[in-house]
Amino acid sequence: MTKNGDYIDLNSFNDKRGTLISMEQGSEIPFEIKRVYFLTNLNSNPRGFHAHKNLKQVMICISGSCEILLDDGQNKLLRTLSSPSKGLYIDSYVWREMKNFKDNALIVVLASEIYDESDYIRDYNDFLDYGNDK
Ligand code: T46
Repeated sequence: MTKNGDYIDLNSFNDKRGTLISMEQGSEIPFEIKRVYFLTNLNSNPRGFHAHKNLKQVMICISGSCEILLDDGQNKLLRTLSSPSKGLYIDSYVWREMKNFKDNALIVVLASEIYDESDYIRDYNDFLDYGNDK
C-alpha cells in the first residue's frame, strides 16, 4: 500500500524520439483522479503551508526540481522531486511546505477530490489540534 511520502515510479518509455511517461489510476495512482492542476512560474517564494482533511495527491515535478517538507504532526520528511518519472504521494492530514524551486520547476498535481477550500487547514496549530481531536 502506498504510504505518505512514498515515491511512485511512473512508466517511462525512452527511444530515439525522446521520453514518454505514463501513469494510471489503480496501478501507479492510488486513488480516483478528480482534479489535475499545475504549479508554474515558481520563484523563491515557498508555497503550501497547509494540510488537507481528506484530499490525497500525487505530485510530479516534470521539469526542474523542488523540495517538499511533509509533516504528519509526529514525523517530518523532506523529499526532493527532480525527475519527471517519479511521483510523490501525499496523504490526507499532512502539513506540506514546498520550497527551493530550481531550473524553472514545473509541478503537476493529481488530486483525489475537486477543489474545496473547507478541506484546507491553513493554520499549523489548528492542524495539530485537528490531529489530537481525531
Ligand atoms: C496543495 C499544494 C501542493 C483553486 O481555485 N483551485 C484549485 O484546484 C487549487 C489547487 C487552487 N485554487 C486557488 C486557491 C487559491 O486562491 O488557487 C489559489 C492558490 O492556491 P494555494 O494558495 O492553496 O496554492 P499552494 O501552492 O499553496 O497549494 C496548492 C494546493 O492548493 C494544495 O492543495 O497541496 O498546491
